[in-house]
Amino acid sequence: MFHAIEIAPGVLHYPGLLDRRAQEALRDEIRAALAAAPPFTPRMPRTGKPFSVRMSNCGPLGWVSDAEGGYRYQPRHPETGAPWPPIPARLLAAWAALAPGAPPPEACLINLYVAEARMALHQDRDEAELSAPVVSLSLGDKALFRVGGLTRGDPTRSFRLASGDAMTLGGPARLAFHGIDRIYSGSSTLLAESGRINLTMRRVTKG
Ligand code: MD3
Ligand code: FE
Repeated sequence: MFHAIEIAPGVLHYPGLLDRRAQEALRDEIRAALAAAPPFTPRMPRTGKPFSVRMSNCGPLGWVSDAEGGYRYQPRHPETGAPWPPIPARLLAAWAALAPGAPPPEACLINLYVAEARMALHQDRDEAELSAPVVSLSLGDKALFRVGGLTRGDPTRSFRLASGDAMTLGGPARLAFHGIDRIYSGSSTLLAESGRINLTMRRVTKG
């Protein structure tokens, strides 16, 4: 079916899962979702320090963060108050193919990286359902991704994620520390304004 590389137990990399035409179609669907749910700048709990990555969501739940409320999922956009737009069918198809048997995703986080954006090493632990994997798709410029173990100080491995690549993070890797160390600006022609889009689907509530 698809060619997967097991980077570490539970970390599967699917290089080139989406061909160029599928990437273009997905890009256009995400552009439409962003017109309905404009990107916002998340802020760190308590300190209010802004993320360098801008975000939006699609699906019944979206991930948000601000100084007062901290990390959480909610059904509405934090600035417009509108419900998030639906998850595009081609993303649901990727979930069905890569996470067979898992309950349907409830959140698709849209991460928008400019050339200087980074995502510090962190765990994804705001979901009640941790038995479902996380499914991630990348569009646009290549990124240097890093994944470690269950403790912040564990050794890490780094590899590049390119436009059209998918990853699944499940089982022993579901709570692994991970982050994005750099964006290779100008390495893709998919996005008119360059930069990178990462789409991350998650099951949030117990399925
Ligand atoms: C490994 N996003 O949104 S996606 C995030 O490229 C996030 O924007 C990165 O980390 C990005 O939380 C990485 C790949 C990913 C997603 C979830 C994981 C890797 C993961 C959960 C556990 C381990
Ligand atoms: Fe993460």
